[in-house]
Amino acid sequence: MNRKELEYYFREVYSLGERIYMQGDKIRISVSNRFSSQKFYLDELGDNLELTKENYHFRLIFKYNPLMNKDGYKLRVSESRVITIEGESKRALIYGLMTLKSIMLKDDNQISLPIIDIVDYPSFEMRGIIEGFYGEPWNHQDRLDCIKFSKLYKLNTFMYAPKDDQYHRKLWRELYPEDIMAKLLELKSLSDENNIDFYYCISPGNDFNYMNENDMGLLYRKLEQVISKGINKFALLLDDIDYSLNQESRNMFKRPGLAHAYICNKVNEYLGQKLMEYFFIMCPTEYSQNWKTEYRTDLGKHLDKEVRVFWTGYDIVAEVINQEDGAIASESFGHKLILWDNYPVNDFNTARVYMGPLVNRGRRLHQYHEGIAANPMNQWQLSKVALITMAHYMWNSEAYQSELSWELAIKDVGTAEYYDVFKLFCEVNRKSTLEYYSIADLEKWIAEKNQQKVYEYFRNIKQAFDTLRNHPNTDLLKEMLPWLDAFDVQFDLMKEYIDGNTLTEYEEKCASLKYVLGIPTALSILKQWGAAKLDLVEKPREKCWVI
Ligand code: LTM
Repeated sequence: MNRKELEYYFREVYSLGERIYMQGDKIRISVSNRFSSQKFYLDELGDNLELTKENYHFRLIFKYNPLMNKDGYKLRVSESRVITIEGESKRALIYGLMTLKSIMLKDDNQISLPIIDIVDYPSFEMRGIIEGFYGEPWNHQDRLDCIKFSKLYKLNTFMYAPKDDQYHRKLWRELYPEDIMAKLLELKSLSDENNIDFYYCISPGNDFNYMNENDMGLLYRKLEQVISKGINKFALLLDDIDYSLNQESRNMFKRPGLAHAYICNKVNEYLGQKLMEYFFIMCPTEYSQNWKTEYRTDLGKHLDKEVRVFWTGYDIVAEVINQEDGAIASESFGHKLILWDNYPVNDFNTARVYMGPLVNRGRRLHQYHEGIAANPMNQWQLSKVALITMAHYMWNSEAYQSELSWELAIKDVGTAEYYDVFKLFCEVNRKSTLEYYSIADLEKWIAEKNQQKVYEYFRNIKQAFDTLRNHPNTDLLKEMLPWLDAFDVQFDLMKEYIDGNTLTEYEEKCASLKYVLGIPTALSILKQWGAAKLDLVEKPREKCWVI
C-alpha cells in the first residue's frame, strides 16, 4: 500500500517511518493480551501470523480501550518492533489486525513493516447491506459470500429482508420450515464468526390485523422462532403497504402512524422481555420524503424512543442525499435514523445493472444517521463494485473519493488481470439514478454522425466483452453474461450498418433486447442517424409492489 492509499484508507496516519525488514517469509509475533475485560483468543482473530524464524520477531500487544469510538482502533508499529493494537471491542481489534496485514509488504522473501502510527474509526456506527429488494432473492451461497465480503470491507451488518422470501412478507404468519431455518442459522453463525451483526427482518404490514390479538401472537411466535436460534437483532418493515386503516382500526387507532407505533412498541416490549440485549429498527410506510407529515409526527411522539427508524432519502432512490435532508428527516421522525440507501438496487429496472460508485451523498450524514444499509442488486457478484465504494464511504465519508474508490473496487472485483476490460464493463454500465453518466466522446461522435468512431467504440466494447467471457470467476461471469450477450446483438446491428447491409432482421433482434447497457443502444443511434426504423421496445418500468 502506498502513502496515498494509506491516507485514503485510514483516518489519521501520523508517521510512516523506515520500514523494518526481515529475511525469510514469516514474521514471528508473540502475543501479549492486555485486553482485560473480554476473553478472546488469537486464533479467533483468523490470523496467519505464525511464526517461524525465531530471530526475527515482533511483540504484538492488544489493548482494550473502552473510550475509543465504536469499531475504532489504533495501530502502532514501533522501532523496537512492538506492535500495539488498541480498540474498544474484539471487532475493532480485528480491524487493527487486518490493517496490520495490509501494510505488511512481502517482497522476494523479505517482509517489511513500516514504523507507523494509525488512528482509524468509522463515520457510521452501523455499516451494512440489506438484502431488501424485490424479485429473485440471492441464493444461500451468495449470502454466505456476502457475509465474508462484509468483514473484508469493515462492514458490520447484514440484514435479511428479501421481499420475495414468502415467509418474510406474504406468509409472514407461518413459521420457517426446518430446512430454511437451518440456512438462516448458518447465516447467523457465519455472521458471528466474522463479527457481523445479523438482522432478521419481517414485513407483515400488507395484511396485519391491528384489531386481532391473534395476529400479534403470530408475530411473536415468528420472532420467537428466530430468537430461539440466537438471533437478537430485528427490523419490522412497513414499507410499500397500503397503510389506510379499516373502519374498526380507525375507531381504535385513529391514524396509521399511531397503529404503527402500537405494533412496533409491542414488538419492542416483547423483545425486551425475551432478550437481555437486542436491537430493533422499524421501517415506516412514509420512508421517502423529506418533509414533516402527520404520520411521522405520530411516530415521533408515540414510538418508543430507542427504536431506530429507516428512511431512504427524499425519494425512494434518492439521487442526492445531503446534510439538509438528514436534518429534516431527523427532525421529522424524532428518532435515531438508519439510512436505507437504495443503491445499487435494480429491482425497478431489471434491464440494467448499476456498476458505478456511490456518489451524491453528503460528507457528514453521520451527524444525522447512526448507520447506513445499502440495498443491492439481485446480482450479488455485480453488486460488489458499488458496495465496496459504499463501504469506503461508510467508513470515512469525509475523505471519500468516488473515483479512487471505484478504481480500487474494480481492481478487487474484476481482478488485476482483467482490470481494463472489467473497468470498461463498469463504465458502460455506470449511468444510474444517482448520476447521469455519459461518455463524452461517444456522445460527440454520435452527434457528429462520426460512424467510424462510433463503430470503433462499439468494437472496443465487443473485444473487451469477448475477453471477459474468459473471466475465471464463473459466478461473476454468469451474472455478466446477459449483458455481454445483449451487447453482441447491438454490435451486430452496428456492424451490419457499417458494412452497408440490410438491417431489418438485426433491428428486430435489437428491438426486443431484455438487457441494455447504460450507453445509447445501437438502435437509438441508428434511429438518430435516420438509418433504423424500430425502437427498442422498452419494458414498462416494473412495478415492484402491488397493493
Ligand atoms: O426502499 C424501501 C424501504 N422499500 C422498497 C425496496 O424493497 C426496493 O428494493 C426499493 C427499490 O425498488 N424500493 C422500495 O420501495
